[in-house]
Parts: sequence; C-alpha cells; structure tokens
Amino acid sequence: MTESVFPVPAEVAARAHVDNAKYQEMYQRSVEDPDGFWGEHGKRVDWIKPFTKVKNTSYDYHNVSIKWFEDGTLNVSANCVDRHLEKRGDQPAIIWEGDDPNEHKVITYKELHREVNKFANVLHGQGVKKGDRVTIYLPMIPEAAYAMLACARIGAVHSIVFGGFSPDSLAQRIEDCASECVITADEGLRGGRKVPLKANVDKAAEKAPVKSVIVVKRTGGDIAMQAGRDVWYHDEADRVSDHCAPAEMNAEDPLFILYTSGSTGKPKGVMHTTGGYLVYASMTHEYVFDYHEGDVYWCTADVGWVTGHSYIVYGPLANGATTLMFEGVPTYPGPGRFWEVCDKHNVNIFYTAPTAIRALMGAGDEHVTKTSRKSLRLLGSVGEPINPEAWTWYYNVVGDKRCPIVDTWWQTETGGILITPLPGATDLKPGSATRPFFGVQPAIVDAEGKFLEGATEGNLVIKDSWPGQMRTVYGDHERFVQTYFATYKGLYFTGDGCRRDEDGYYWITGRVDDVINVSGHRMGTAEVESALVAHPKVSEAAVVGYPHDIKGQGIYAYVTLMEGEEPSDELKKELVKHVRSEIGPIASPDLIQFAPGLPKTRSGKIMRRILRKIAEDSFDSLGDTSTLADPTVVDDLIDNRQNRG
Ligand code: 6R9
Repeated sequence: MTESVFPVPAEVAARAHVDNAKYQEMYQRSVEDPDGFWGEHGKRVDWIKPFTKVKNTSYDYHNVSIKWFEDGTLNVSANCVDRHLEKRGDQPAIIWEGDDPNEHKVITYKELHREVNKFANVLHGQGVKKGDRVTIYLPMIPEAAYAMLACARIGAVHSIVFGGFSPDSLAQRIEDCASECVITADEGLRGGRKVPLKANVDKAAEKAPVKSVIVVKRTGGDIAMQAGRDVWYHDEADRVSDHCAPAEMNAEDPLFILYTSGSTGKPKGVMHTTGGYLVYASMTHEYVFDYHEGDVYWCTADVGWVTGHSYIVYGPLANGATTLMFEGVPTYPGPGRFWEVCDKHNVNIFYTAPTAIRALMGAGDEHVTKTSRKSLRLLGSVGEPINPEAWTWYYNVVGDKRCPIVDTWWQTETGGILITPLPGATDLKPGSATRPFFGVQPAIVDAEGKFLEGATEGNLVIKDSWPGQMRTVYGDHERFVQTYFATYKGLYFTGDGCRRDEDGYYWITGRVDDVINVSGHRMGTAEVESALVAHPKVSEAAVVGYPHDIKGQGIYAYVTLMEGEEPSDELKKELVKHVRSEIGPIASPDLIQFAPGLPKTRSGKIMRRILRKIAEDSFDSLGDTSTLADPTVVDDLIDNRQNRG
C-alpha cells in the first residue's frame, strides 16, 4: 500500500477557506453542537420563512425519522437562479460544451432565469402540479438543468433516468413513482453516436403509459410524435410567458427521487428533500472544491447520476458558480478532449471518475502534455476507490504536481460528499478519502456491529445524521429502514468496507454487499441475474464482479442453460444483447461462463464467495468447499474459467 504523504502546498493553504486548525475546530463543533453549527450554516441559503428548528433525527431502528430545518420554507430554483440576478446576472451560470468540439454555448444567470421560468410554465401547461413526479430522460444538454430547476420551481419532484438505461428500465422507474409526464429529447449525441431517446420513451410508454411527453429537439432526427400526448418543447416554450413565481416549499418537501441499485430487489427510489439537501450540497461544493467567486468549475458526471445532481446543478448554482456541462465522452474525438476543454474554457476545478482517469492514462501522456492546463488549480475524484497508480498519474501528469486531489467518498443516499480531504487543510495520501466532512461521524464495525477503534478494518457506518441524507425510499419507508438501519441497529450502514490508518484516515475498500461498481456505475448483481434468467434458454445465473483494468470491476456471469440447450459463442452474444435490452448497455456482462452446475450449499444457497474467487482468478484460495451439495462442480468451474490472461 502506498503511504506517501502530500502536504498541503503553501499557495493552496494561502487562499483556502479553511486550514487544518480551522477544520479541527469546525469539525469538533459540528459534532458536539449540530444545532448550533447547522443553524448557522443553514443560513447560507435564502429562506422564505426562516427555520426555528434545526436537527430532528432518529436512527432508532423502530422509529427511523430524519428531518432538518423542518419549519422553514424556501424554493430551490430561487436559490440557484433568482438570488444571483442582482449581483451576477451577466456572469455565465452554465458553460455547455457539445459532443462536437465546435459546438458550445454560454448561459448567463439572466438567461438561465428566463429559461427556467419558461420551462416551469410549460410544465404547468402540461398539467404538472406541486408534488407530481416528472421523469427526465435527457442527454447532457442545458435543458436538463432547466428541467430540473423548473420542477423545483413549481414543487414537482423530478426523477432523472440516465440515458443509457433501456426502455424496460425506464418503464419500471416511471411506474414505481407513478409519473405522468416524461421530458426527453429526440435523440442524444455521445461520441458522435446517436442515442434513440424518444424511441425508447415510446417503447417504455407501452408498458408504463404517461399523459404527456415533452420533447426537446437536439439532433433533428426522425421520430414519431403521438398526438394528444407528445409536444415539442420549443413550440410550448414559444407560447408561455417567462415569468413563473417560485412555489413556497417546506424544507422537508421532496425535491427529487433518484433510482439506485442495492443488493436485492428492484432499484430503490432514493428520496431527497429540499432544505437540508440544498444546504449540504452547496456547503460541500464550496469547502471541498475550495470554490471561490469567479472560478470555472467542471464536473464530468452525467445528470443521470447523483454526482450530476449535487455537483453539476444544485451545489454549484446555489453558490452562484460557473458550472461546465459536457455532452460528450472523454475519448471523443480523441483522448485529449478533457484537457482541451479545460484550456478552451479556463477550467479551475476539475472533478471526474477513476475509470475515466485509468482509460486516459492508458491512452498515453502525450494527449495530456500537449495541452496547457495552467488554469487548473484543483482536481477531484468520485465514484469508486482510486488506485494509487491512477492517483499518481492524475497528480503528476494532469495536475503537473501543482493541484491537490480531493478523493470524495459518498453515495446517492448521502446526497453529498461525506469523507474527503479539504484542499487547504488535509495532507493527501494517494487512495485515501482521508477525513470526514463537518457533521459526519464515520465509524468502523465488525460483522457483529462491535465498534473497532484505532487503526483497523471493517464495515463503514455513520453514527448520526447530516442534512443531505436521504429521507426514505419512495413509497416504501420499511425498505429504507431494513436496507440501511437493520444490519447494525442505530447506525446508518453504507454497504462499504473500510480501513482506518494510524492517522485516522479512511480508506474505502469497496462494497461488502452484492453490489458491484462498473466504471463508477452501481449495479446490483441480482438485477443482472434476473435479466439473464428472463432469457428462455437460461435456467440459472450468478453474477459477480472481478477486477478490471479500466472499469474497476467487470461483470462476470455464470450461466446454466436449460436442459437440451447447447453453449456457443453465438448464445453468449445473444445473452449480452438480452441484458442490454433489459437493463441497458452499462449492464453488459464482460465475461460469460457456461456452467453445468453452480456451487450450492445443501440448503440450495449459491456460494458466491467461491464464484468471486474463481472470477478473480484466485481459485487456489477457495476455502472450505466441503459443505457444497456437489463439490465436483467447482472443478468444472475452474477448468472453464474465462479470465485467463
Ligand atoms: C457518488 C456516488 C456509491 C458507491 C459507494 C462506494 C463507491 C463512491 C468513492 C467510492 C471509494 C470514493 N464510491 N465514491 N469508493 N472512494 N471516493 O458514486 O454514488 O453511484 O450511489 O455510488 O460508490 O462503494 O458506496 P453512487
């Protein structure tokens, strides 16, 4: 394990919001006096009716309830847009960089205000009211941000579905939250390729009918419009006024739902609310990225993931920042694209995922070194553990050894960053997310829930609530309680394994449940398995992760065929295609092994530990296989493993 330490550079310390002493002092207060601390920092957003209560939360297994600022009222879109008009109406709010390097657009706060108001009125015109759920299935175009903020303006609850999900996945998410309106585009554009978004919505709507589909024109591609249901956004926008008063929302009114994968069952609708979420997203954005007035900030995520919600749209815009939104992919038209965009728009703060860093590292340094990158001041990483090699390359080659890296650990459920360095306060260790943000109390427990002290390794839990925490699983509070508070009573269980070193630094080691992390995308192995067994030729399937150079983890599927079916390469292709159409391309198995039998206990439980070991190619440490119903299946699995270099 690399344990080199990178101290805070003097120039970074000089301009930073907090140094180490200030961090210690603020952290101490945040956990000793959360009401005082958050009561003060809660004022960073504009309230219509100021809150008088701050924290009201319970992790008691029998009564899990999370409320922050519960008697305050506010509007998120007014905070992200209107309140900046006076001071920075002409400052860019969004810099949009198209898939095609010749296409970009700058949207000022004044323009953003006009667009969001119009979009809000279009939603009203389609019959969307406060509390209604709106599904957003858009590419990375400015309208995605307008649509989110328009929902927030009228108090509608958005549920964004990533454009890489299939019609079936989209239908499931529309149905689960009973949304009657979908916002989409004719087609998306990524890496020069078209994504048939509207056609996917049409297919989804056959399973999950909706009343209204609002279509943004992006490529001008040929699509079908269904009369009475589908409208063009530009037609409707022409008809409405550009004034829509922001709705007065309670701090605990829902702001959005975002579906995410867990170890069992269908994806959960993670629900975030208004006040605490916004306070937390904006505060973490300012402190973690050491954001200062005038900075150009770029987070390369997609708004279909939580990172896009909190750190492309809500956090930066609440802070009046200039946020860059990128439609394309890191390698198009070439592997220098990220750094060319940094130079083109003078990006100061750059936030991306380890999978992108590893892919670009493999493409060669010359694509980086031919660019200037002198505007860069700070780099960030999110989504999965960053291996020390990728960290070092990011630091040395991309950041020219000048820019600190903030390795930020958090989850869809946490709403914002929980464990992270602060640039002016924290010495860095490659691969460690370092220390907790203000108000966050991490702890490490063993399998029985006993607290482990000092330098140790175990399961990561959080002892008490922070304002950005999810409030419930949409429509299923019991599932919320069972998923996060039942494993270790009285504690929030993250699902991650973690090590703490002698300096109290946290090192996330990856998921300890049946969730895999493929290119920073979370996937339940159960979801991929159920897609596979839905194929008529498949009788049984077991899916595990295995180490993958670029993706972090790859998807390894063991498949048992129905009696009489013959394994073949053709069938493998057919199965990959099948999973893509059931879930989406992000769930494509990387390796499929046909297995006449899976290792099971006598009670019929699949022993995943064994399957994981074989997929990792470490089958000489399989452990005890004597409890298997038929120990001979293991030999066949080893002989036919698919991972031999
Ligand atoms: C924000 C986001 C959450 C899971 C999380 C963990 C992994 C995220 C990480 C990290 C190590 C980091 N993860 N950031 N692991 N270091 N800096 O990614 O949310 O999609 O819900 O995934 O991602 O395993 O539990 P989400």
